[in-house]
Amino acid sequence: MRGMTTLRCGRHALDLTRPRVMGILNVTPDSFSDGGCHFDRERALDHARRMLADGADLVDVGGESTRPGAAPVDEADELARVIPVIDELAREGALVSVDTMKPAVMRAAVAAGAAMINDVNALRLPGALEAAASTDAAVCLMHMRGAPRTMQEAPRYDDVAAEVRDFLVERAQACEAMGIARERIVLDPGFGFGKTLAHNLALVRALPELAAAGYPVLAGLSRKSTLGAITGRPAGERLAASLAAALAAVARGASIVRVHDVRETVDALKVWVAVGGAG
Ligand code: 7PJ
Repeated sequence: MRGMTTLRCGRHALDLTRPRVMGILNVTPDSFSDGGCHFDRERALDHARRMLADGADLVDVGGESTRPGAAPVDEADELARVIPVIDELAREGALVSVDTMKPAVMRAAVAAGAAMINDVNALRLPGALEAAASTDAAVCLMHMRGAPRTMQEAPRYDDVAAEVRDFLVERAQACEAMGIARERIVLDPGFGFGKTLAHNLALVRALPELAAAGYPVLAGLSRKSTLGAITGRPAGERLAASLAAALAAVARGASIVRVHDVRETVDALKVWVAVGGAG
C-alpha cells in the first residue's frame, strides 16, 4: 500500500514528500518551581522559537516525562505546564503537537491550538480515543510495552517487529472505527519504550515493513540510551549518533523524526534529500 503524502493536522497540512523534523520541547520544572511558572514558560517558548527558526516543521510540547523510570504527573500540573505554551506557539503560527496520555490534556491542548496529539500510550487510557476523535488533530500512535516506570524491566518479544506493527495497525484501526481519518494517523515503534538494544535495532531494520502498513511513520531515537549503548557516550554527547540514527530511520521510510538537535538534523536531512534520499 502506498504511504500517505500529506498528513492532516487541524488547520495545517503537513507535506510528507520530504522528511520532516519534530523538535522536542519539554516543559518541565526549573529546580525552584513547578513548571507552571512564568520563568519556565518563557524559557520553553524561547527554546521552541529557536527550534522553529532552525527549521523544525513542528514542535512537540510535553509536560510529563515519559522517560524510563519516570513518575506520573498530576493532570492539573500538566495542564498548567503545557497549555500556555501551546496557546502562544499556535498563535505564532507554529504546528504544535502535544505529548500526553491524558484525555483532558488532549482536549485542552487542541482547544489551545495543538494540531497533533502524540500519545506514547497509543490512546489506550479510558476516554483517550474519544478525546482524539472529538478533535481534528493528527494522532501519533506509539508502541510501548508496559508503563514508563517499569517498562525496561526485561522486556520480551517473540518477533518484536511483527508484534509492534500488529499492535500499531490495530490501534490505527480502532482510531478509524472512531472516525479518525486515515490521513490523520501516524505510527511510531516507540524506540526505548519497553525494548532492549537488540529490539531497538531490529525495529530500525524493520521500519520499511512498518511503513508498508500504509501510515506515515515517526521515529524518535534522538539521544536515546540505545545510542549510548552503541557509542559509549552520555546523553549530552550523542549528537553524531543521533544524526546517524535520524538518517538511518528516514532512509528506511520514516517520514518524521523527533529530535532535540533541530539545526543539525535539518542540515543532515537537506544533504540527504539533495543527493537523492534513499536513491
Ligand atoms: C518518544 C516520544 C518517541 C514519540 C518520548 C525521549 C523520551 N514520543 N516521547 N516517540 N520519546 N512519538 O524523548 O527520550 O520516541 S520521551
